[in-house]
Amino acid sequence: MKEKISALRENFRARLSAAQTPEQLEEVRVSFLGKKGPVSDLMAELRNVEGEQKARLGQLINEAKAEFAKAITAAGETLRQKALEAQIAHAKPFNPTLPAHLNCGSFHPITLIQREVESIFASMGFTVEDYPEVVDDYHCFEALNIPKHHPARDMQDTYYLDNGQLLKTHTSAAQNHIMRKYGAPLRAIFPGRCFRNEATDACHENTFFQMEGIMIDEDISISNLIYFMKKMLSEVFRRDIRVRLRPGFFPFVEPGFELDISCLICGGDGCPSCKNSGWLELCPCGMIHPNVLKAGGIDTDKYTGFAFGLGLTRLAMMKYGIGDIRDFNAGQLKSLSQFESR
Ligand code: FA5
Repeated sequence: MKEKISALRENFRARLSAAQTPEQLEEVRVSFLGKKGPVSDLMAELRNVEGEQKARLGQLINEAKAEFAKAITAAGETLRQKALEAQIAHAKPFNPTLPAHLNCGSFHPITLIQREVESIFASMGFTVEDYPEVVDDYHCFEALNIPKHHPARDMQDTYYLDNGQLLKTHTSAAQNHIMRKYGAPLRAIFPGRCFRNEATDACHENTFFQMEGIMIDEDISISNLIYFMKKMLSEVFRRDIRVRLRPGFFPFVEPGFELDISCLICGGDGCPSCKNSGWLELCPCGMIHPNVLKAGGIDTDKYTGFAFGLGLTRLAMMKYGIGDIRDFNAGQLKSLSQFESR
């Protein structure tokens, strides 16, 4: 039996050195250490041996078994190392000077239009302000000359929170805060997301963006308001577009106007985007009501001002030819990827 063990070791070493791939190595492992392999056979034979010789031969078999296992592990490690070296040798050399081809995302069209309008107004001396989305009743309504139970509250179906606060229904909610923060004279714009409990259609969403603007100074008049509105629209569209100004009622302006844009989706013929009227309400505006100026701590004997509430999401519809406002929140990566990525 001792000779058999020696012969087995010789045989194992020869087979191991011939194994050049992980598959061949696995074959060697199974054929020598597997349940039906020679080591198991020797163990079975050992049952017929008696006494001290049994212990000696058992030890030899165990030594052979341990040698086989250790040698197979070491050979596996050597094969893995060789494979890695071959991979490195055949890999393309790394060139840090090559331009990176990163698969970038793109900016949302609302972000793009917001940045564009911000830079137009910033170039005309307006400061850009931020304001929270959760506001209180005073800022959203009362400071804007809309007392409790005023019918104008029904113009905007409001989401109230359990703590009495509400989701901003319009960016006008920041007017009072900004007047108090800066005083007069003042030029500021404040973009923001607005929320209204409205039925949605091609030009109405329950979550949409507005950009508010106010300018307060001595001798501010409607002609200043019209100048800034025209300037903003000509910069955004860079071509002639038809607009119309008509009277509009908002308790926080007097006089108040509705500024409509001829629908650029249908060219003014009428379509779902403009509710078949050919016109889209875009930017109501007006001269700030004295009560609102007073609530903001502004001296109404000295100062007047205008305010506007631009429908930023609708402006993006017109600028990018997006016929349905609901597409902005649809998360369609394919259509969003058409927009600029940097
Ligand atoms: C207001 O929100 C006033 N705060 C605007 C204002 C500011 C008037 C300052 C005077 C002075 P209105 O509810 O009309 O007004 O909304 C203003 C604009 O926001 C609309 O013309 C429209 O462009 C946009 N808008 C309003 N509701 C929605 C909606 N549900 N979905 C998409 N855009 C909307």
